[in-house]
Amino acid sequence: MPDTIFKKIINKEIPANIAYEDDLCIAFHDVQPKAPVHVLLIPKQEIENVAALTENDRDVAGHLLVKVHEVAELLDLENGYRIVANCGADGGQSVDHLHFHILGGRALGWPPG
Ligand code: D5M
Repeated sequence: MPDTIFKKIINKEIPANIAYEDDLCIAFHDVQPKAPVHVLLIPKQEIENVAALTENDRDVAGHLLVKVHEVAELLDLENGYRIVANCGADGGQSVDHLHFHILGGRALGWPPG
């Protein structure tokens, strides 16, 4: 299977505006922002989406969740933010590599579309 666009970002084959990176994950600004601040936090490990997570992924999944707030702090989202993980076709997932959208910088509406 060809590499996803996110795998190419992880491998630095294509550029991205990186907000945070460590051994297990990377966060970069979304090219189609849906809010004043819109960053994608992804594992470096290839995992398709939330539905593909298994017990073996506990460490990386936990790491990602813990890093959400650290990234939000780096982005000055002190008034709050939303995390979204689109999963599968009905969830609106367009890139088949697990990612958390971190959205903020304005008051967000609810429910989403
Ligand atoms: O979200 C996939 C998101 O990925 C969508 O908001 C656009 C974003 N995207 C696609 N290509 C890039 C690159 N090259 N850099 C940054 N952001 C990108 P989904 O939940 O799968 O619909």
